[in-house]
Amino acid sequence: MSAQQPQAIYLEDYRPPAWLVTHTELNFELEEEQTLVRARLNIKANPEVSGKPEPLQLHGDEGMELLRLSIDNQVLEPQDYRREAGMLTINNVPDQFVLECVTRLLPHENTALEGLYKSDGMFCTQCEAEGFRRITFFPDRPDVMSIFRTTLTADKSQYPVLLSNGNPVASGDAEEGRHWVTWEDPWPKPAYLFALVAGDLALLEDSFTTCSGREVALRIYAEHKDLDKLEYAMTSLKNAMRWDEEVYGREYDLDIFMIVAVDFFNMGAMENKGLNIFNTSCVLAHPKTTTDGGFQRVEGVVAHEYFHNWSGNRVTCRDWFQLSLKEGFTVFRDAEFSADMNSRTVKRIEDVSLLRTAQFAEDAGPMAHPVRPESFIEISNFYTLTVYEKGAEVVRMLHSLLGPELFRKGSDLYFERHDGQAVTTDDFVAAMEAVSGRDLSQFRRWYSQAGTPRLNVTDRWDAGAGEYRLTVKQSCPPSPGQEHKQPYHLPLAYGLLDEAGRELRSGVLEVREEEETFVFSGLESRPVPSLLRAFSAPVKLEYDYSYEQLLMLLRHDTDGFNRWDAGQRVCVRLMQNLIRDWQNEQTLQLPATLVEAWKQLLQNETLDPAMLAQCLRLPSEALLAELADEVDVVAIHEVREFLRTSLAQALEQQWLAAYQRCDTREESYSPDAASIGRRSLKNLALGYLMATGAEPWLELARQQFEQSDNMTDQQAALALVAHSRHRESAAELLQQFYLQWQHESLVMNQWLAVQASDPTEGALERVQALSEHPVFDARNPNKLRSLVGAFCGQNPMHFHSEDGSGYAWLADWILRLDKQNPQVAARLLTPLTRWKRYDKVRSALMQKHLQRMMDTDDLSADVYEVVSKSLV
Ligand code: 0A1
Ligand code: ZN
Repeated sequence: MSAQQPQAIYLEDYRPPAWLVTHTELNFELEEEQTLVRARLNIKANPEVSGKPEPLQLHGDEGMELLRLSIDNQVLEPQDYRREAGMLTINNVPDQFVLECVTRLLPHENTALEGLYKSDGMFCTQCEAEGFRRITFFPDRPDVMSIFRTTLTADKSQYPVLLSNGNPVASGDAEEGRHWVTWEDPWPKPAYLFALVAGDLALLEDSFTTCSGREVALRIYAEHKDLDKLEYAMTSLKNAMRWDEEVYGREYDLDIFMIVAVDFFNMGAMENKGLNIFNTSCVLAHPKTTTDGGFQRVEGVVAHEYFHNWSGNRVTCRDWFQLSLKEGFTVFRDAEFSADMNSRTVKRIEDVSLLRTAQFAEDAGPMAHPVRPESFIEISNFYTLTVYEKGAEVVRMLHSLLGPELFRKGSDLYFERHDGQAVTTDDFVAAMEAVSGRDLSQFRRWYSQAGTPRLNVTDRWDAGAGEYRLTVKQSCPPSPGQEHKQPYHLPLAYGLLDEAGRELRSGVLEVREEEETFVFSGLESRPVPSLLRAFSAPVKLEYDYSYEQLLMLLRHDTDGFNRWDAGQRVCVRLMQNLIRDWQNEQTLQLPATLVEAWKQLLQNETLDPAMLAQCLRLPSEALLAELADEVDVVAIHEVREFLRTSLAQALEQQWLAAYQRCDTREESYSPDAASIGRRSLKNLALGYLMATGAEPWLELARQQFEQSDNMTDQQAALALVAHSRHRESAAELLQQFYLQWQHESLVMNQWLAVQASDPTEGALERVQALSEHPVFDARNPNKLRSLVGAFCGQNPMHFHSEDGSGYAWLADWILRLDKQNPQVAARLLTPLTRWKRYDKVRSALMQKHLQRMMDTDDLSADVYEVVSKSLV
């Protein structure tokens, strides 16, 4: 690291802006070699800030070339201002003035994909969180909100489509075959919501009539080759717009809503006002090229970005420490939308699985932070599962504590009070307090304390009195900078069942104390508790269930989520026992209880296939790793494989019956929940059939690969064969798939990911070779995630190879990418940061590579923050 180390900034240092920008006029001359940006800012002193006038300070990236600067038409000379550490400072400015400035940008050289850049020949922008300062000088902080008017000028034949936020107000032709369009956004917004796009784009158009009868034009743009993949996003958008009116009373507020698909994008998508920009992976969908998971992602992300129009844009964040104000709330909103559109229980299972594996791991690692962080070096590193997913759980708990009606009142009040403002998570909670008359001060600890709380539950049955007591103890492990935690206020949803599975009671307990006891009287026999129904709080629940109790819950619980969870608890416990056996070099035995329970599930034809598929999926290696005291990569993998193979053989007939029952060959593809459920059970069954190792099932998989008319079934078959011991068939199918889909970039991402996550021998050599393959492009974040991300995140046996080769490979990538795209580099680094969780040999190797990075000169702030915090 060089002498100048990046510095942290702190929430407690927040000060309101000294200067406001009421109006912003931007003029972009887009050319092949350069882009000139003329900015005209109407600036005035913030009337809310008293004291002596402060110098004007504008953010501006060091790489940006400043060509001209003037105040009220007076050109400033270099001695009139100072540029240092990403800031432009001008002393002695009047109370109100117009600042004009011209900057020169080189979008075609912008590989960081922040600010203005080119993706496959089109110009686009990404300004959240701090990309606008790469476009022009500006107070680039979310509490400075301005009205934007933007003119784009570009070559007419190459860039026929010119877009920005708001509504188009004027357009015309210019000299030398160029043309221009002016856009005006009437809603004041922070700079992070600014966007522009220029390109030769295909368009799918539709319209939506809002609840008050206004007509909104809906436009989804993509490259011409992808025009046939936009319909599903359009349907999802219209569903989301209707849902937000019906469930939250939120109406859209411009005449046009646009989405543009771009192939080069650091994240999933971006909610720029009226002009959302999407990673192609989150908007393009077609049965032939997109899996069911892909369709659901499109529906969820389209809704997420649309919902931001209120939760994020109309009401935005005061500062970036408040990121979860918009993200936690919006993820909660999109999850509820998806639950309403599909199966609520399956959606909940998927979300909780992600939380338990990845967010809990983050909470237990060196980058752990509260939902509202107290400090950061680089905000890009805080677009995390904690801010998004745990943040959504916090909002969900408010919803449970208040109930749906009061929650809706609270949300109405929040939007009404703060429309057009930049506010804090405290303001959000305060609105909920105001409508409910409740004191949520203890609840606010969910925003300020990091780490996953544990709930330890014990019970006592007093037969004589007919009284049942549940004692709940809570604790939370230390996290960086937070040694001791205060107790949380949380909703504990529960049910009490009798031995036969009949529900006796249900409700929500409010837990507040470190230890407290809840008494239920008037019961005839000792009940079995169903605890934390629907995962009512993001905690680790410990209760000493017997296998019989869990199997009873798996069969009878009225809460679908807890039925699934009971089954998972059985599996986790059995697998943990097997891991111990494996470590003690004992022969592994297939537990008869499990075979019996699964057989019953498989034979019960009344069960919903989607739920059945969830119940019959073994806990992932990642979950077992998260739960372990010390991660034994090999034991976890071997035990899971042993169990998969044994269950495959023991229940072969049942798997075949399930496969046949769900055979969807006769149906045409539809991404509705029921069809998705059938396909997921069918492909799970195919996986178990393949795991028997018997030849006929390889044939069945090959047939499915060749005959299916949709990517879900084709890709499932491909992955099964590609990861099997049938290496010749694996190579054949991969080649066939490549020849069939080589021109579909998103399908090639799947092709890369399938190979990167192949656990069979030689994985590292294969990914190394693939990194030289023509479909791979190291500048494209999707390709990096599919190859480097999938190998390091989904191929634990090889990434954690004891010779350290996987670690070395990742570290080399990080150092290379850090120069090119620091945001992506820092994200890919995550698996290495977990070094403390592994055995001595592995953790020493991981640490060595982290140290190697730390010793590198000129690391980006992004990578520096993650590496330095991991090494502590
Ligand atoms: N606000 C977006 C996420 C996002 C954040 C940063 C980005 O670029 C670095 C892009 C997108 C969302 O929640 O969808
Ligand atoms: Zn978001």
